[in-house]
Amino acid sequence: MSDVDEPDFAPGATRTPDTTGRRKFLVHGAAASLLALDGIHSASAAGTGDRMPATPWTHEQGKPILTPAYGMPSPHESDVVRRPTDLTPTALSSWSFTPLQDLDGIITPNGLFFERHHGGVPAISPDAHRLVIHGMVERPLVLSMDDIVRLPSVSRIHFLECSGNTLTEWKAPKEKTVQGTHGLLSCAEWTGVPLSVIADQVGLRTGVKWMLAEGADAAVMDRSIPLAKVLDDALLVYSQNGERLRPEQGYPLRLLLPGYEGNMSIKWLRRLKFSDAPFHTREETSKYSDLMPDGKARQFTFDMEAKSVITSPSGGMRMGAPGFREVRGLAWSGRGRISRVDVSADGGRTWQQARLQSPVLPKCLTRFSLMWNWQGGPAILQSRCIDETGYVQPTLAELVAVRGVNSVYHLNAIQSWGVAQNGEVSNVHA
Ligand SMILES: Nc1nc2c(c(=O)[nH]1)N[C@H]1C(S)=C(S)[C@@H](COP(=O)(O)O)O[C@H]1N2
Ligand SMILES: [Mo]
Repeated sequence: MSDVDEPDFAPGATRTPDTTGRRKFLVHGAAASLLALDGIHSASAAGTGDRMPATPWTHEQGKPILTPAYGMPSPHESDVVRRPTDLTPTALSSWSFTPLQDLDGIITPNGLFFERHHGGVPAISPDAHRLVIHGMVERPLVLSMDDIVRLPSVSRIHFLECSGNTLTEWKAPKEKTVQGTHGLLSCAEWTGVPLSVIADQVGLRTGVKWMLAEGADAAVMDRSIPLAKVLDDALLVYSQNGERLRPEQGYPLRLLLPGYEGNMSIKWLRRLKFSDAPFHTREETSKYSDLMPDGKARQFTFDMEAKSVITSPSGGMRMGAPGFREVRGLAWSGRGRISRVDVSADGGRTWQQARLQSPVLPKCLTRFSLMWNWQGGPAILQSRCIDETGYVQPTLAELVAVRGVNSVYHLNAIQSWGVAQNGEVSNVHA
C-alpha cells in the first residue's frame, strides 16, 4: 500500500463492514502472523501432528472450579483499577476514577465503577434498611427492601457522571490520563422500580412540584428533584449489572436519575419527601451550583450536556508503529441519544464522521470508532459529538466564553490529545 496516496482516515470507515479497507489495515500485521504459522509448520515436521507449539499451561490441569467462588479478573490485568485523586484532603469525602482507557464496549464492570462519597461508605444491613415516603401524599409509606423488590421492576442501561468530572481542566491541561480527566463517568444496567410506581402507591396531593431524596450515610446527602423527572424516568435501584448494588454504589438502595448530574442520584436512599417547593439544601446552594462570569450562580443545572472523549489513543499511551489503528472513544448525552460523532486529527481543522457501535441508547454511553492512518508525525486528536436535540459539544474556548472560569462543575468541552513525533500521547489544550 502507498502511504502517500492513503487518506488519514480510512475511506468508508463509517460504513461496516468495509472489507476493502480492512484488508489494507491488515497488511502491516501480516509479517507477524507468518512467523507464528512457521512455528506450527516446524512442529508438524518434527512429527508432533497438527498442533500449536507447546506452552507451559497445556502440560498440566488448570485450577478447579470455584477458586474463587466469586470470579476475579486475570492477575495480568491487575493494573486495571480505580484510582484515587490527590484533590481531596480525606479518603472519606473523595473520588475514585474509572480506568476508561482499559475498558471496551459501554458497560462498566461493577468493581471499576467510579465512586464519589461525601461521608464514607456505610455498612447497611438490608434487613434493617427502610425507605420512608411522606410529605404531600395521601398515604405515607415505610418500605422494607422485601417490599421494594416485590414491586414491578425494569432494567435500563444508563451512564452516571459526576458533574465534577473533568473539573481540573478549565484553565490548563492537568490530569495525565483519560482516567484522570474523564473517569468520574461509568455506565451500567440498572434494575429497580420506576418512581412513578411509588408515586401511584402513595397518591400525590395536588400542588406537588418537588421531591426531596435523602441518603442514610454520614453525609445525609439530600437533593430536591423536580416532579416531572420523578414521573418521567427516575428509578429506585437495587441491582447493577445483574447483581445487587455494591456498597460503594449505595447498597441496598439508591436513586437513579438518568442523564442528571451524579450528585442527585442519592445513594443509600432512606427518605423521599414530596412538596410544592424545592428544599434548597446545602448540596444545591453552597455546592453544585455554577458561578458565572458576572458573579451570579446558576442553580439547578441538572442535565449532563452532550460530551465525548477519545479513550484510545489517550494521555499516557504511546503509539505503536505508524500506520492504521482504530481510534476509539465514548460519547453520551443527558438529554437523549447521541446522533453523531466526528473525529479530528488536526486539532479541529478537519473532521471525519466516526462509526457508532450499536446499541445507541438514550442517556447511555455510546461507543464510537474510526480507523486512522498515523503518518508518524505530530497530531492533535479530538472528538466532537452531537445529540438528538441537535446540541453540539463545544470547544473549551466556546464553553469558557459563556461560563467563564469560575465554575467547577459541568465541563463538557472537546478534549484534545496531542500525539508527539515519537508517538507519546499527552493531555493538551488546542
Ligand atoms: N447518600 C449519598 N448519595 C450520593 C453521594 C453521597 O456522598 N452520599 N454522592 C453523590 C455524588 S456527588 C455522585 S457523583 C454519585 C456517585 O455515585 P457512585 O459513587 O455510585 O459512582 O452519587 C451521589 N449520591
Ligand atoms: Mo458528584
